Amino acid sequence: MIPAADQIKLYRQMLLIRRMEERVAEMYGEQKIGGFTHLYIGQEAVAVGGISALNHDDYVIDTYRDHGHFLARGGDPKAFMAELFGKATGCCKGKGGSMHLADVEHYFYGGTGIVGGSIPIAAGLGLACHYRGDDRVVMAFFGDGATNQGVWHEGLNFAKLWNLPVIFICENNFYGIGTDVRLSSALTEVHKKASGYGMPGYKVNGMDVLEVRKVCDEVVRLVRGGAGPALIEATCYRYQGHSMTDPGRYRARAEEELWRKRDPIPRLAKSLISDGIATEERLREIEREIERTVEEAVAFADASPEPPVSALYEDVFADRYPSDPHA
Ligand SMILES: Cc1ncc(C[n+]2csc(CCOP(=O)(O)OP(=O)(O)O)c2C)c(N)n1
Ligand SMILES: [Mg+2]
Repeated sequence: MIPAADQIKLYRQMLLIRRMEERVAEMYGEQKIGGFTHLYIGQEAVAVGGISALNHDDYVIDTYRDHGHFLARGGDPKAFMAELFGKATGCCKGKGGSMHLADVEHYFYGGTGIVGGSIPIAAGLGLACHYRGDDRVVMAFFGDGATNQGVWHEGLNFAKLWNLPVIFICENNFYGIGTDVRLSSALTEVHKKASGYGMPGYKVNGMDVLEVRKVCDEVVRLVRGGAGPALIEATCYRYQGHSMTDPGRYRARAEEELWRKRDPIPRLAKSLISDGIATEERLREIEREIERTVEEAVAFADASPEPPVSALYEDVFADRYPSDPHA
């Protein structure tokens, strides 16, 4: 049984991500946010359940659909919104944008625009843990589309060969942009791909945060204990188009409606109430707190300055970065 206080935290985090992204969509419409922006709405239970199973100094790495993971890792909502606005106060000084959120203080090694590009980096972070002999683990999130990329296979092979502490989490939302997974992947049950690399493969309901958390608790324990890497497939659904410019006409309305009934947030709200963990009033209070956080983040981003032109020349080369706090 997941402790009551943890369950409330899971609820709060999923709702924060949902409400924050709803505002992101509005701000995109008002052209306060530009460039590629991919919403995570519908998939919140995967990031929140998975990341909540980690210690504060475990590594997390991600794709371009990275808003939820950044916030679930404890990233500052103000720095999040400011980054999307391209402001100097953003988590990457306004130079990363939606697809490249990073927060090294929280061991969040960021999003990347290259499908599958984070997989070898995840193996590399695992190799660093191995060399240092510490007991940290790495959690890498990616989509179903990434599992057909060459680097994905190379990364998993390398991770198992060296028995590295990496948990690979596939968010199988059944689409890569407009392509159904059945048209792109020879094997659609992604967790079975683990057997090609001699590692265990798990399948979880990615619309149920408590199930994701429960499985991740167990997998993290095994991987931290030296069992080597593992692959988790979390089946889920994105409620919006692939990115802000995608109307998503390739999906059947009946399919969308079916998955909307599985929304992870009302699902948890219902069990919190029926299990006597929270009252409806308490949940409304959380909702109001989150609305305030979202409004403060938008106001902060709006009032923040643009990066100066001179900042173009900063942070270009690695030796301009402060020394690695985790080395
Ligand atoms: C190497 C590479 N090839 C193609 C693209 C274009 N692209 C961007 S997102 C995407 C689909 C990826 O789908 P999936 O991995 O299932 O993630 P999802 O968007 O569903 O979260 C593609 C093909 C890219 N960014 N990088
Ligand atoms: Mg996908």
